[in-house]
Amino acid sequence: MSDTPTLFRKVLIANRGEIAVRVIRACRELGLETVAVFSDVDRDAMHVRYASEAYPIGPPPARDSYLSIEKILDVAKRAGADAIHPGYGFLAERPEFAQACIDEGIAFIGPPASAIGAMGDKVVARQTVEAAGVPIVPGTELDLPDEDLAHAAGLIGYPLLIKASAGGGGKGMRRVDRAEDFDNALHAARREAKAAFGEGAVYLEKLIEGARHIEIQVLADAHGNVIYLGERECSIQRRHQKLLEEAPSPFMDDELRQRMGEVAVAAARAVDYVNAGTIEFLVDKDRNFYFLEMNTRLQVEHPVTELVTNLDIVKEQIRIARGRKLSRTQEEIVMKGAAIECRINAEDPYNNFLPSTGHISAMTIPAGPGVRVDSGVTTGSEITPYYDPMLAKLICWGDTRGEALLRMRRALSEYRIMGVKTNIPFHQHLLDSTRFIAGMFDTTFVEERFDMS
Ligand code: MV4
Repeated sequence: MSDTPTLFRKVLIANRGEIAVRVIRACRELGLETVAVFSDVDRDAMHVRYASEAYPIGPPPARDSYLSIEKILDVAKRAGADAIHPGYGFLAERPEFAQACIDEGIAFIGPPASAIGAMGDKVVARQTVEAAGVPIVPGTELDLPDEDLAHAAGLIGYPLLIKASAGGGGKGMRRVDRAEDFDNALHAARREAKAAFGEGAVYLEKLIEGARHIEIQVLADAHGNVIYLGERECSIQRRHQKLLEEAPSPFMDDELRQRMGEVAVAAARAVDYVNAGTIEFLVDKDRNFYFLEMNTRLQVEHPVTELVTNLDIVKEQIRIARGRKLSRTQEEIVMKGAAIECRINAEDPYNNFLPSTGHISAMTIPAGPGVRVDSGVTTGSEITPYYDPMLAKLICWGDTRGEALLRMRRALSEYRIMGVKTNIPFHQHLLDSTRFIAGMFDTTFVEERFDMS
């Protein structure tokens, strides 16, 4: 890695919605010019208005616009962008995109393509981090033939999970409870993996039941410094879609945080990671923790970490991409208070979370002490079925978790969105639930113990 700082003046944001706005804000504070790209339905979108300049990249389906490497690089060259920030989703974890940027002489504000690739293959990721001393769930290490997998299943024991090597985020996962079901489940899992990812490679893991999903934010610079920024509790989810995240986790203590943090740093070092990344863990009732996967991108829920560490993760990403050192050492990371994020989605919580589309005819956004709103929409915005239903993130900070919860209840009651249905009533019910308030929940809570009615 070169020690000469990479100077940039203009950043293209290869994304839309709230995260494009979030990245543009960081760029503007740093005095950088910004380039937005937009599909035909996003002509009047908030990210287009906030950027210094904006270019059309095609029709609404993402594969013809936000997922087109060719169109985005063409805009970057025409606009004279020196760097590209991919946000999350879309092209953020495509190693060929990161590499194509570099090949064009454009800085990629994210990890090296090699690190994205190593963590993208979940079997390679397991092997690589295990060699670095990271605890993984007992399971298989290689892409094994069917007979060997059946044998391994017997050794691992039931219940177990069959997971797609190219999967992640719960896609292509299948639970098997009995040996007599294994062969059928394996064939179905391979078929699904082939259809979804173009390859049928799978691996096995023992099923860890009733675990929490806790992730560690890491930052790594090109000079070999790697630090952790504490954890985020992400167990409040439904069908692998996170709905609410918080920092710190109500389950965590300083000793476990330090152990998990050091393990997360070891996982990042194992793939020569540079930039911001997140290590996902399952943590069982006995506080055993296991590596699940690494997300090689900025995450939706990064603001809760920003509020408790008082660090701007996006600015840090840009600083790292410019070749500078991290702005803080591990000892200088001090966590203060508690932060909670509610994802505000255009979906109907009373009708199976069915996505809701329409025109936002009026809107009141909460504000006041301890309240941050990262929104991708304003009054007049059109909510189409083409993209993710997340409209905004409401993030509240307090001196304690209790104060953050009080502020969140207050802020949710101020939020008015007219024209589309939202999941605000879900969050209001959740924040009144005794178990949630007590911090007594795991990843099964929303689906198995929580009823909206
Ligand atoms: C697991 C698991 C239990 N045991 N692996 C789902 C998303 C993907 N990142 C991995 N996932 C899981 N892997 C073993 N060996 C349970 C889950 C899981 C889960 C994980 C994180 C957050 C929410 C979840 C909901 C259901 C299942």
